[in-house]
Amino acid sequence: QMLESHLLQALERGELDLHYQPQVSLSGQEVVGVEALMRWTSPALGKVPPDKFIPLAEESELILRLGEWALRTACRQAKAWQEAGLEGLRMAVNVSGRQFRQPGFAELVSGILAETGLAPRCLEIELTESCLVDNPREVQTILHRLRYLGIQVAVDDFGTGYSSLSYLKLFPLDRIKIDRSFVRDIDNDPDDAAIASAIIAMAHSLGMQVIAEGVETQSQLDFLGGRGCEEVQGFLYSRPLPAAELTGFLHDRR
Ligand code: G
Ligand code: G
Ligand code: G
Ligand code: MN
Ligand code: NA
Repeated sequence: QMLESHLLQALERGELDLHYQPQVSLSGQEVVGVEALMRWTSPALGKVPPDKFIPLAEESELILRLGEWALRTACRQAKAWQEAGLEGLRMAVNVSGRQFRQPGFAELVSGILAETGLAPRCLEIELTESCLVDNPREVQTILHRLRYLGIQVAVDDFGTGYSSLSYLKLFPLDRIKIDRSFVRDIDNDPDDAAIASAIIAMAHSLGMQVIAEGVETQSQLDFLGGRGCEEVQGFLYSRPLPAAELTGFLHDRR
């Protein structure tokens, strides 16, 4: 397929880039982490959004190469920020199910950490709910390896998957990300407000922290803060930015 062959070349020709979106703690209003988000600017096709090219890459082994590139690039960037004095910043990287379940995934990650010199506790892997439920036994084994290495794991887009909640107590997970579809109408839709509150309460009672995605307004922030949500991410603070721009943003705020 055309897009797919372009994508393979894109990786080799350096057309892929990562943008970074700040994650802000509600207690201290400080940037405690960033999420790395892939961007592709093709000379032939222009800007191709990740919702177009990631699902395509996931249909083949190509996602393994893109995913490894993203992990390595993000870890390298996190280490560079630390060396520039921005200590303790957590780097969150999206990982596809296929990538997570590839043989030797935990070893791949620990190799990248060793190579870049990034401390394991500064890396967080974001997995979607659907990725967790596919093969719970296998997933549990991999998650325990990551936990043993000291890497954090977050459940992305929480609330949108079709999953049993029982796996939440089975798996070693650090953080739940409330999907932005629940945050959007939190002020007007009592159902969304109830769902967000319930997710926060459940996560806390299971010993996990909560980050809300897609926070755009002060009143959304106030609602989430009032329910004990630890962190937020969204346009209220910043859209995802190129590394150089985020460096400026971090230096301004810290
Ligand atoms: O940044 P944006 O909202 O356009 O991202 C769209 C989707 O693409 C998000 O759901 C995000 O999870 C996914 N995505 C972005 N970067 C990566 C990546 O490096 N790996 C994977 N697997 N998914 C990504
Ligand atoms: O991996 P995930 O599905 O969480 O990807 C995050 C996506 O959400 C990115 O594509 C990013 O551009 C988008 N995003 C981040 N903050 C906001 C926000 O405040 N509002 C909206 N509508 N989208 C956001
Ligand atoms: O650029 P954008 O409209 O996505 O910015 C969203 C919010 O993030 C703005 O309201 C602004 O307060 C903040 N922001 C964006 N860039 C910077 C920056 O370089 N420094 C600081 N201090 N804040 C920024
Ligand atoms: Mn994500
Ligand atoms: Na998400």
